Amino acid sequence: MNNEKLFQIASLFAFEGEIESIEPLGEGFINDTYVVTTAGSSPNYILQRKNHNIFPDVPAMMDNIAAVTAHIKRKVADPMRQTLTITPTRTGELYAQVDGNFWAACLFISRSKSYERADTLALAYQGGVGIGRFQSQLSDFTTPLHETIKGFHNIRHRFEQWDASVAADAAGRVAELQTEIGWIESRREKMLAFWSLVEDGTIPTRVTHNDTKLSNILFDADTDEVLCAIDLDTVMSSTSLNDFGDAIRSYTNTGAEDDRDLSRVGMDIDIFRAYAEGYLSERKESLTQSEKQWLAFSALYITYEQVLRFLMDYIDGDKYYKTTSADHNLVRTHAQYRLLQSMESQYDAMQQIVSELVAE
Ligand code: ADP
Ligand code: GN1
Ligand code: MG
Repeated sequence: MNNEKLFQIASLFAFEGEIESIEPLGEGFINDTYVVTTAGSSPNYILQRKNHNIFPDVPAMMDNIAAVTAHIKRKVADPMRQTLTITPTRTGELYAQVDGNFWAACLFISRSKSYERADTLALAYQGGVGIGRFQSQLSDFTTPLHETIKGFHNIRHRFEQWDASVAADAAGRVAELQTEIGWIESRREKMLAFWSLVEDGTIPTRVTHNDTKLSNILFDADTDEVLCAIDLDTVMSSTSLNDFGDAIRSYTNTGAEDDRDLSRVGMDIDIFRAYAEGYLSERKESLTQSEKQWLAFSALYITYEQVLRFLMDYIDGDKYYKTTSADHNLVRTHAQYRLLQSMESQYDAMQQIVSELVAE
């Protein structure tokens, strides 16, 4: 995107001050994110092109974000730093439509930072606090939210997509992927059995974040304490377990999500403990017995789902995730599968840790 165009788009938003620069930010796979720097003491902003191929109803998504952030603002001591603040367009809309693309903006939270890797136990603990607090802040949010991506963490729905992808074999890759497809099929029934507990109400549905990787939490740059959860595009009804599981998938990996060196990939059980401790310090009193019982399993569930999603995108010919090499989604599939195996081999220890923490 050229700079002149970006300045034109930015001029549609109710930004204070004169814009000095617009620079790309972050490593997200879905949206295009820019930081808008303004002159003098005016605030800086985040400007984001929302991916409407992935989020088919961007206006509905922005309605969700506006409702959820307004709710959180009423509860926190510092409403400008402890949740996102949407900056509307000059005509008062939550988004601008330019050349068929949707753009939205929010305040850049000053003196904040995010991390791509959880290198310390303290950071993992704080991340757990962040998501736990986010869920608590929304526990009395009763307005129905739009389902911005259908069946996002619903494995029954994912299997419908999966079966269709494998049958269509759009990129002609299925024949060479029999081993990887076997990884998915061998666990299909187990994952569906878990999801049926959500469907029959044994595991409750709540307002959740649904994309809880570490880079979607902002920390205070001075104290390293958690400020808020960001990247709220996927806020909708789901299970608290999905948020926990996705965070464990992201935080505990000793390698990269797309590591080609599988010997680096595995689950760090100490990071697991630290995140679980932070999360449960906020949520222990509110979770049901069934949620506590399935908390550790949720990490396997979401990591499995991620193996399926990366592999399915590879089978489809790389239509969903941004990729930087022809085999990127396959590399991600292998690395996430290694992480899943590591979790499976440490499952008893994970269960033990959760039992200890909920008993304290
Ligand atoms: P993506 O969908 O591309 O992951 P995010 O909304 O997560 O986009 O933003 C990418 C990065 O930009 C974040 O990890 C964080 O470092 C930074 N960021 C996003 N929003 C803000 C904000 N309001 N204030 C400060 N930094 C932000
Ligand atoms: C995407 O947008 P980002 O990069 O935070 C994806 C998540 C995946 C993640 C894998 C809307 O998250 O579900 O777990 O990549 N978001 C969407 O890194 O699909
Ligand atoms: Mg993000």
